[in-house]
Amino acid sequence: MKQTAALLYPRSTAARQAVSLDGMWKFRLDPQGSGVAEGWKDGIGAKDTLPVPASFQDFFTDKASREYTGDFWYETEFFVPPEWKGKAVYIRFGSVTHRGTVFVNGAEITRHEGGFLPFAADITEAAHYGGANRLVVLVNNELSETTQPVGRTETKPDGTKIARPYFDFFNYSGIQRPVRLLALPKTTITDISLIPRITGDKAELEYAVETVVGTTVETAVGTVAETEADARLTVLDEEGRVVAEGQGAKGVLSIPNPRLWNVRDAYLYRVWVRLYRDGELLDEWYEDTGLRTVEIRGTEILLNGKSVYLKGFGKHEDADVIGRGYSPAHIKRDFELMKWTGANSFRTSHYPYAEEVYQMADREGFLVIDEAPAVGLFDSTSNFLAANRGQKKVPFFDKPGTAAELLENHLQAVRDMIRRDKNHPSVIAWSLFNEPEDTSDAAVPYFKAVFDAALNCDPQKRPRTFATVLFNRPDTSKGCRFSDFICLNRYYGWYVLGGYDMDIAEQALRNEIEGLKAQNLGKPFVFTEYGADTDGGLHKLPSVQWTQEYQTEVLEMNHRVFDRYDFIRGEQVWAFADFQTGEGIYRLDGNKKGIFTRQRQPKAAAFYLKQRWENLPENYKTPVQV
Ligand code: CKU
Repeated sequence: MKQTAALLYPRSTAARQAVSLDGMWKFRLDPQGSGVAEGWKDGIGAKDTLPVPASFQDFFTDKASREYTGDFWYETEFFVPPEWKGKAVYIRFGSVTHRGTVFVNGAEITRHEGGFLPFAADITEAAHYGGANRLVVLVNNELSETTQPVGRTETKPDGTKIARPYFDFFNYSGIQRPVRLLALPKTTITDISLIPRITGDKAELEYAVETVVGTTVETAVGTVAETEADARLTVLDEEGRVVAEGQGAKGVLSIPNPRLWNVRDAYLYRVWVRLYRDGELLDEWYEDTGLRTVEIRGTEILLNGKSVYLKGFGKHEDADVIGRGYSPAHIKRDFELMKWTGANSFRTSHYPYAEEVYQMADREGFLVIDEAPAVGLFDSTSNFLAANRGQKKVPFFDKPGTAAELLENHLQAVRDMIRRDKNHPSVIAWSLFNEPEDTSDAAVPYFKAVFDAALNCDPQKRPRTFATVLFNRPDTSKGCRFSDFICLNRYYGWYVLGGYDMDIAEQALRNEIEGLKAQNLGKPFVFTEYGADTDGGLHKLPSVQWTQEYQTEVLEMNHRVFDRYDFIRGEQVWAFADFQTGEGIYRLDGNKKGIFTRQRQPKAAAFYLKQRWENLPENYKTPVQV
């Protein structure tokens, strides 16, 4: 597919131009849904402007705008240089949440479903070269049971739509990640896959480059496609020295004296891919990658053949004012804080994050569990609370009419996520769901399809997993059999047996883990969520729930239990920072389980975690005691 050339991370090189379109764009809500009929594609008729990228919700001072659900429109103007004529010209969106339709100069160019992955609009034909162009984007943020994340959209008696998420984070939306105008060559690199292999002190990088030939030539027999271009690869080390070179679309490069990419000790190689025909450079692009392997063996997670214990967080892309919008400042601050705690990993709960997050994880040596936006595959918004209390379980995957379409969207998200993130050394696993209701038989073919797709798409064949909801155990879950390692979201001491019942909670957690041990699944387990809501200003001695003292006690209790079992190979606290949710009696202006406040300042538990994690070696629990 030609379009995928524009999905590669946008950078300017000798053969490609990437120009940012970020800035203040015109913006207009469309509560009557009249924009299409009124031809807003030719101009949205708005004076109001707001920043792109950002979520739109938290700029406004009225509730109707913040809670707005439905269609809304953006507009901007851009200039295409005359010398781009003859190139392939695209607009690349880092994400448009949850779906968007792109119009350029009044013509519809493309539509895209799914709010957390990039897509590109090919405007080669529609663009005015050497002149101004109007870009209009129709965005929609409604939730349904066929799209991801899952929820529903209700209509109030006065006709206003409201989003009812089946998930615990605010339904932020809009053009949330950077937008770039791209000029690419017509014969172009469309993809590259890298597979590092390490044996002893030798390292190899297997590669496959995909290209399209975009030009035609006149010959005696008519118009034919140009001959294939020739791919050449050059690998540079961090000092910029050439360490390997290759030729041809596929091959294996051997890297002399390799420096491996290790946990919290990263080393990156730059892989340049160049396309030539008759000595002429047609396209060039690079990917920074690392030499490392990931593997599950028995109950261990191995990085470069060595056992690693995950310490870290479940996170969100979430901040004051900008919502879920791309914020390089927050990305930087979050990494500095994670490093300060001694963490080595995080999960991109509950959707793929901005590309720059993975780049920083690559640079900093963090291990990432990369999660698909498949959250809320439950029947109602408070269902996870009900399920937590062991009350009801509503089958989800056998819903007539929705399951097939949901699966299609899910598979697309998984494929796009893996295509985008497959070469990052930091990505050590794919999380393909968060807390699905997977106790009915209908879950089996659905899970199989999703897990198979992940395996097929990933050249590195990374481990696959998903986060299981409390009370859903390997013996009741139909999905766990597919996981290479098992992720547990557990709230002993919070949703289950909190406060003065903490001692009973501890026993209950031990009982659950003893049960897992008895099943002897021979797989590693990672706690991907545990924690307690905590007000950043509240202290009390002795503790009560919601105080900072209590949060630390919950973590200590969990860790006492985790430390007893070697097959527990990781702990990722919920959550890194407080984050916005919908309003309701379960949430105090958002979820307060952050170890840091939403402003990224530490709660008391942060100092406790720092103390623990800085003293846990990366290979904690190795060798495994049997
Ligand atoms: C978290 C049963 C746990 C579900 N888990 C999902 C996550 O998105 C929520 O924020 C629970 C919580 O704090 O309740």
